[in-house]
Amino acid sequence: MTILTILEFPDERLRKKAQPIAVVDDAARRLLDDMLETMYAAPGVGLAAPQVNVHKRVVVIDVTEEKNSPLCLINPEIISKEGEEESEEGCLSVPGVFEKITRAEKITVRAQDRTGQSFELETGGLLAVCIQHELDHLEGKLFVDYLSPLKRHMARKKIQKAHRQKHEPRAKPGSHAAPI
Ligand code: GNR
Ligand code: NI
Repeated sequence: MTILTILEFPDERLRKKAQPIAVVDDAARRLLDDMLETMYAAPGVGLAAPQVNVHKRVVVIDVTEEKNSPLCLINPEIISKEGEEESEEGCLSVPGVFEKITRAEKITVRAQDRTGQSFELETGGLLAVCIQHELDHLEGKLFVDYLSPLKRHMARKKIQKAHRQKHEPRAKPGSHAAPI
């Protein structure tokens, strides 16, 4: 298995719409396994394929504390939504930013599993939040898109600053010297 690189906002590749998986074959299962390893290593509670620059409708999730209940969703669709609830969200592609987002409280999702078998899942709580968050990734949508323009701007600045510190760790503030 392989740990994949996670794209970060404002990378335009996160905006591409993901395409359906026609056949759930060994290549799709390898992608699921690599995504699970990447999600657990991050660590995160979910990961959508576009975050690792694969523009296919594939999602992995594990919201358990024990990290022993991987859920694989291929070609997922939300077929019903009920109620509204606000909760704090984060995203591996928007590191360091946590904001309250309103989503449906209960959902029913239809998807295919790693054998290609179709199934339905009715759920609420963090799992429902996470499924909605991951399905947005498949449409090229990020949770920061729900924020006010000011908060989105602040998120962008925070990530840009973190990037600079990562790639120019020894550059002094105000100095125009090239990074060492
Ligand atoms: O790890 C994650 N935590 C999280 C917390 C609240 C709501 C959604 C999430 S998903 C996120 C992983 C991620 O970025 N998935 O796309
Ligand atoms: Ni995310």
